Amino acid sequence: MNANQESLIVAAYAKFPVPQGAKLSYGTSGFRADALILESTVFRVGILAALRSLKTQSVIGLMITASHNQVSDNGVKVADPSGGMLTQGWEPFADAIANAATPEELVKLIGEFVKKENISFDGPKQAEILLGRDTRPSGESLLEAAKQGINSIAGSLATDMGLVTTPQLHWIVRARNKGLKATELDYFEQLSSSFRCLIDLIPNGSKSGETGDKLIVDSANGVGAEKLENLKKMLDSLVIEVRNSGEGILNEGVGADYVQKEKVVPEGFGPTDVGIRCASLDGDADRLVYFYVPSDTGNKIVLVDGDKILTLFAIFVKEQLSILDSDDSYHPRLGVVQTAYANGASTDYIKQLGLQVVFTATGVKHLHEEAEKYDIGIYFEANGHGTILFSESFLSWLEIRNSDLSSKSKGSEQQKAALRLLAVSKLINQAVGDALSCLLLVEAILQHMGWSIQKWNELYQDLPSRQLKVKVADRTAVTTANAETVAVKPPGIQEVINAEIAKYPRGRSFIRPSGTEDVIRVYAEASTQEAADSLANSVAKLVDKYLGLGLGGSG
Ligand code: 16G
Ligand code: MG
Repeated sequence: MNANQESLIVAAYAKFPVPQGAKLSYGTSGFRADALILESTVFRVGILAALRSLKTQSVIGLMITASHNQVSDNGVKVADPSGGMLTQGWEPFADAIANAATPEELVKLIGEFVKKENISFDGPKQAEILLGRDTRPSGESLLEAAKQGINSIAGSLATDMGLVTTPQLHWIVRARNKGLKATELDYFEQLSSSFRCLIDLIPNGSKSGETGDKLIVDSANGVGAEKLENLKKMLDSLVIEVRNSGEGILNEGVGADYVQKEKVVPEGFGPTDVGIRCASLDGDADRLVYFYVPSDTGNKIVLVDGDKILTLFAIFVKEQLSILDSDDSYHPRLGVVQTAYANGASTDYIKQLGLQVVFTATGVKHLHEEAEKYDIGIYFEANGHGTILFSESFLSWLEIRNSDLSSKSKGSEQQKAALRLLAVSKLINQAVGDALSCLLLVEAILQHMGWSIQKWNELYQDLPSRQLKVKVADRTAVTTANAETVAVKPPGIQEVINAEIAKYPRGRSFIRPSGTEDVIRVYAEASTQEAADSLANSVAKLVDKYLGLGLGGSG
């Protein structure tokens, strides 16, 4: 790093000192905090994004959002050249520069990192970063901080993509780096045309009328509302009514996170919606859950969560693969990835379909990495974040198979299955979980099957479950193994949890430190709601007892 570059960073630093007492870390989904203390962090993430772009000689994304958090929070995360999450190897550097308390320290950290990573400032390409933000009022000033961070790396180009959903930005970054069409309009066109293709391929005589006429979407008062309105204009075989499109407060009593955790109707929904197919997006539209109101008394809903969306996708993909009846030369590997939060009944059901299920730790980056190992990898968190990944080799095989079939048996069931899978690979976001593209795929599959939301929900019945959180002095006192299903520390706690679990038929429980809050999370599942509640309570007490005694702090 030359002196000129150093002085650019030092000059920009002056406007962005770290607020007193703030200690930030790049968690499962980037930095997240009260927006008032975030400018200095976003400025530094701008620098990081520019360095990442120089290192990879590719376009990088920087998204300003705090997803489903309250409106006064904000956050920032980086999209890698593939459109996926920032490589985990760079997270410690993100933490270090975010907390650098003087310009000298910042310059020193950057200088060392640039050396270690062998980043050249005079490579053939200058840094290029695409910036996106959700609808939070703090977004604009944070965008400015990001731009100043990017501009403090000489020659960098920052392009403001305006208000976008998180998955849109990831999609655009991926498309840019692959040399594909990459505007927001291209995104809408690709989604709507592949949706239309799936609808056109619905077999004659399918009872698609039974799906129900209309879908009502709760947009969390977030950025998804406007985007869904735009998408709607390009679809003619779908009636969508968008609610919570900004008239209320972002994520307050609305949105996928609220609906999934509380299992009650969001604002704006009620007795007049009984039986109708409804869906909720989160604040930045990367999560999707479905629900319906079962009766006009009370505010309870029947939740159709990420696990059920995954199951629907798995059934459809498996069906197409078996119609296609792969020849001897190629056996596509289809796999499903879940976390320990997946309802046990969903895992049983998917295994019973004959599919392989693997578990990873919580957080999209872990699931995504595992799903990439398959020809078709379907991953979902129960909270509604997920997608389907197709390997390049499988897609090439599918293209060849399709043209082969089209010359030998055009319009055959086999060719239609090939076309459906190709359409799914274009509809579903290959970079990251995307509520809008998942929503269109759910709608296409329901019409294909001729299923109502009630019928879809009946595929299996969720085991009763309960989630609790326990406030502790130090959440790092708990460490886990085996995809968070076993607590390794504090020593002895897993044995006593096991003894509790053994008391309940179909009992299952685990604890893990949250990646986004200072708490230990407890999950319990059992054959009745009372049993699940009681198991969760007993395990929460154990956490309190162990960590309260300080057994975990030093060990
Ligand atoms: C973040 C993660 C989500 C995870 C959640 C767990 C991403 C993009 N998002 O929202 O996948 O389920 O954190 O939160 O990775 P927790 O660690 O507080 O339980
Ligand atoms: Mg989100």
